Amino acid sequence: MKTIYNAAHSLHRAEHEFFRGEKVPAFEKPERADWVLAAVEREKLGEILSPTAHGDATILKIHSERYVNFLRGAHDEYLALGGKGDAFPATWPIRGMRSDVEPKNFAARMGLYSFDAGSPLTAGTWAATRAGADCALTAVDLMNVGEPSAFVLTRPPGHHAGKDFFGGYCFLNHAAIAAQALRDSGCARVAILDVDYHHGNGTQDIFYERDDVFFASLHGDPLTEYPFYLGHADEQGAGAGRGFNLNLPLPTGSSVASWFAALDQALTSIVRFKPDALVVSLGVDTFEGDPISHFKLKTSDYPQMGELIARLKLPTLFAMEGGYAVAEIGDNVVGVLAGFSQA
Ligand code: Q9C
Ligand code: ZN
Repeated sequence: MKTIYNAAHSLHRAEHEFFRGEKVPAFEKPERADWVLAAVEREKLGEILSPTAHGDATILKIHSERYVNFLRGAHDEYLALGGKGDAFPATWPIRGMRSDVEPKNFAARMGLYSFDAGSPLTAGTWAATRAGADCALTAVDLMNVGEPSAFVLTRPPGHHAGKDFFGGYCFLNHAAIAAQALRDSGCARVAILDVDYHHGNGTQDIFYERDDVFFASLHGDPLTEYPFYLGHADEQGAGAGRGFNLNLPLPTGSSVASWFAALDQALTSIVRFKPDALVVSLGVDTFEGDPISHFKLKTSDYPQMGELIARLKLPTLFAMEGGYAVAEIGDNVVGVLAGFSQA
């Protein structure tokens, strides 16, 4: 399997995040991608390529223009106002307030376009995530000329980013952009399987009313786990998209066996949808040693995940999402990819 590696990822380097009133080192840090790249090389997964530059057209089918324009200029705007270091939102348009009118005030726009205060917007955020989108689009180009699969190795991650908001360390939704590019290159139906510990609320938001992209996610139950306000089992899609969204929330501390039972259920639903291609939002924060998550997968479980996904026999694009146990992240990610490739 070829890896499309986003060398610009390291431009996104958050100084800290907040946890219980304390500034703590950011969990989503450049070392994550470095360790995955090292494992890809060590395990000889395949060629490692740089992305080619693509225009904004596909990105603008996934994210609103005003959101993209904001994100592109946000940190410069912040600095011009005298802001120091990373930018954080501090006020949000809660229920009953207006989100259709874009305020002129910068802090007001930070809140309009975000849903948490845990996702620092840094000087290099736009460059890093925009290059991640190029990686996703390059991976689809490769699949269009016959590659059966590809791995998009990028950060910051993407699956919490919705049509017009960032959060959960995510800014552009690279998996959604890949799914759209696959649709535009002739796949009538595309499935997205999200195996990150956290519900992919952004991806769900983007495709919720569409019947051409099926979204299946297994994740920590939002009653106790981030992102809290989406990811319940009764969210099945709306309008034309009704029946094309599948959430499989699992209680905190769920066993490996129950995780794989949920995976089986997701894969069965994907087979029923008869997709032409699959995008996997590959987070490995399901790992037992993950510092912010509560599932129990061991490093030795990840190859089986890849093998089971390979049984679908679909063109498959893997996009890197979460996973914060840095020392094990490479083995866990490459475990999935090697399990897939060797199946
Ligand atoms: N003190 C992804 O895995 N909250 N995002 C963490 C830790 C945010 C995770 C709080 C978790 C976001 C892509
Ligand atoms: Zn996650």
